[in-house]
This record gives sequence, structure tokens and C-alpha cells, in this order.
Amino acid sequence: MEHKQLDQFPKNFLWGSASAAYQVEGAWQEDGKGVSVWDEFVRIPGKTFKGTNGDVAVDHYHRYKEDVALMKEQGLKAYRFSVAWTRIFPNGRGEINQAGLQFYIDLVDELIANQIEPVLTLYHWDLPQALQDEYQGWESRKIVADFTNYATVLFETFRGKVNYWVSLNEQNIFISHGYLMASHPPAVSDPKRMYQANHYANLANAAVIKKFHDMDMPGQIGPSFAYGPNYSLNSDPKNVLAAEDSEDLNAHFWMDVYLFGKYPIAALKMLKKQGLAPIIEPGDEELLAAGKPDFLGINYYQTNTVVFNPLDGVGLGKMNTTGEKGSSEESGLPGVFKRVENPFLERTNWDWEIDPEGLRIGLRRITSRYRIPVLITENGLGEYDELTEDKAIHDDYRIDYLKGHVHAIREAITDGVDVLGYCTWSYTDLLSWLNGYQKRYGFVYVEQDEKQDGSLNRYKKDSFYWYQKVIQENGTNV
Ligand code: BGP
Repeated sequence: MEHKQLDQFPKNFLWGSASAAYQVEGAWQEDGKGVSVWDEFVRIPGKTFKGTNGDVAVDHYHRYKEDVALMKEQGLKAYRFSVAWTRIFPNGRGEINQAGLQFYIDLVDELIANQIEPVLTLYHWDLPQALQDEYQGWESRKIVADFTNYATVLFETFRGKVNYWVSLNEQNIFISHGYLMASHPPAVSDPKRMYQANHYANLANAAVIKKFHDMDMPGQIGPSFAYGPNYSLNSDPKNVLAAEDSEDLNAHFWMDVYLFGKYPIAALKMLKKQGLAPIIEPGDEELLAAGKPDFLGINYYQTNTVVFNPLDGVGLGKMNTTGEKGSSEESGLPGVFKRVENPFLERTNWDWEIDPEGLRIGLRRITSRYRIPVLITENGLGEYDELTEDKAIHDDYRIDYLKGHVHAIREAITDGVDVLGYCTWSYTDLLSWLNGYQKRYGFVYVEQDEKQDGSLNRYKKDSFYWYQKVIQENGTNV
């Protein structure tokens, strides 16, 4: 529908931006930090673009004051960051490493002193390697107790200081990349193991949310889901059904568990028939139902356009991690769907489709199905940026991208969606897990590249000033 007039953004709307520990901090062996699965994975030849790693990243660990000062100058209302589990418990559990915890205490204090709302992510993929070695991490039920124990330390430490908490970041991504595509640690390719690990991740997610509520924590908690709403390429009913299946297997399979405590019917039945469904033990369903989030975090980058894919059709294809436009391969699930190019959309140099309207569609679907407030925990454009001789970055393409998405959010709010805030990905430039440093997302350019010997100086991009104005005007002119 087209509105004659759009609603205003709520007065307390959280205009924010985001990062994740491994992608910004560096200092990978400092102050007693333990080794994470990513610290190990990046050292296996051929796993990341040009062998890049987060040993130094953009050195946020030492430069957080400078980064928070930039946020303050920009007028940012919220900053989403993640805690590295290995800084708190170098081996996943045991004695607290105070020096590691202190970094986050200092960061949170610095944010609060600058009137920036901290949004704390408990888990953004950097699992302690010790837990991987001991019981295979997410493939064991033991992870539930260890994750809850770790989260509880943070709840106790930041009670009353941190009001917004994200439990798991993109469970659907770290599980599918880790256990099916073998592109994230532990690089397994086995759907049965994937669905079981995913089930334990569901339990861990529910357990920390339940713990948060049992502790009567002030504030709100929810997971961040990587939602790519599914479209059918056209009105051929076969393709429409493929899109429904994709929505079930790629989206409801997680969101239904978060919000209803149950897996979607058709997807679960299909997996059972194929012998791939997870083992659900007595008590699991009760735990899932008891861990209901207060909001749903959404990381939105693009939609997913599909057609029917026959049983002998394509399987998993290669991703574009080099920034050579058009180098990604077709990918699908035989017998169900395959992804195709959407003829109405432009693509980035990494072949990600640009679809602001898709964000409104996704927000509407969530609201209809789950009736829960949404916090947009990530959205942004990964592109090459050029630092000019006078140290400017004219990223008008990023401004266009963000403007389109902010407008779509405003339309969704006008439709009746309850949106708590918008965290762009990312604040500073940072390490992209598989794509190195050349795929940039930030408002703040950081001089760092694949050789990893950059000056680490920070420079404000044009998009920095654009967002500053949006925040000042509370989105009135977007
Ligand atoms: C999300 C992750 C982020 C970030 C972002 C951009 O999946 O939560 O950590 O990396 O995607 O993705 P990429 O770095 O692959 O371009």
C-alpha cells in the first residue's frame, strides 16, 4: 500500500550501529584472552580471503575511546557490540578472567558517559576453542550450561547498565556455514549433524533468555536472526510453493522456535522422513517455550528469490568472497528450491541484491506471524571505498543504500510494525569473516587492508555526516 503521509519515527528510536568482537577488537592474545574457534580457523590455509585474520583487526581493543568519541560526535543513540567469550572465560568456563571482563566494563561505561545505549551481543561466533576440543562445542548438550554460565556473569556485571541484550547472533548463519557449507568453523558438511547442533543452539538460546527473565533483569533480550525474506520468481504455483518451502526451511525453522517454541510443521516432517530431524528429548520443548524473547533482532541484507529445483537439480554453490561481480554460483536444495537472480534488483560487487522494499516486507511478515517488536540489529552495504588524497571517502552509494532502507522502515512503522531501532552494519570498517578488509561497511574508514599493516587511522566517510543529520532530525526527511 502507498501511504499519503508517513508516520514519524518514535521519539526514543535507537539510531545505532553495530560491530562484533572478532571483527574489530584485535588484541587476540592480550590480558589473558583464550583462543576461539575463529582464531584457529583463520590459520588454516585457504579458508579466508587472502588469509586475513582478526589478530589486529581494526584495533578497537586499544582505540575504543577514539571510536566512542566518533560515535558521540555523530550523535549515535545506540552501539551494538559483542563480548568475546574467551576474554571472560579463556577456556569457556572456570575462573573469570577479570582483565578481560574489565575491557567491556570500560567500554560500557564509556558509552554510557557519552549517552550511547549499549546493545550487548552475548555470542557473535567466537566460541572458546577449549569447548570445541572438549565436547565439540555446539554438537553437545553441554554447551547449554556453559553458555548460560557465561551469560550469567555478564547479566550480573551489567545489570542496570545494559538494557538491550542480543543472545545468539545469526544462529542460522553460524550453524549452516559451520555444519553444512563447511565455510565457518568447525567446517563440517553434514546435514544431520547440522540439525542436531542447531537444536542445541536453540536450547542454549532459550536457556539464557529464561535465565535473564528468572533474574528479573531490567531491559530486554532477543536473538538476532539473519532474515532474507523469500520471493517466488513468478506466479508459477510450483515456484510459489518453492518460495514457501524456502521461507519454512530458511526462516520459520528458526523464528518459529524462538517465538512459538516449535519447529514449522512441513519442514520438520520433511526432515523426519529424510532422517535428518534433530533428536528432541523430553523437557526440550518446555525449555524452548519458556525462553521467549522480548524482541526479535533482525539482520537484513537482502531477499532470496527462488524457483522450484528438481531432485537432480543444483546443490550448494560457491559464494563470491572476492568482490568480482558475477562470480557467485547457483545454489539450492535439490527437490525443493534454488536461488535465482531477481531481475528487478541491482547487485553489489559481492553479488548481494539490493532490496530496501524487502526489509518492509520482512518486517510486515514478522509482525503478522509473531506480533513482536523488532530491533534491526544489522543492515548495510559492503563495498569498495576509496580514500582520496585529502582523506575523504565519497560513499554516495552507501548513503543511497541506507536512505532506501531507512525509508522502508518508516513505511513499515506506518504500516503498524513496532520497530525499536536501527543498527547499521557497521560502525567502523572491520574484518569481514570470509571477505577480508576490502569489503567495507563502516561510517568510519579504517586504514587497514589484506596485508594487515595499515596505519589504523580513522577517517569519516560522507555517510557519517549523512547519518548524523538523519539522527538529528529523527528521520523526518527520509
Ligand atoms: C552478518 C554478520 C556480520 C557481518 C555481516 C556482513 O552475517 O552477523 O558479522 O559480517 O553479516 O557480512 P560479510 O562480512 O560476509 O559481508
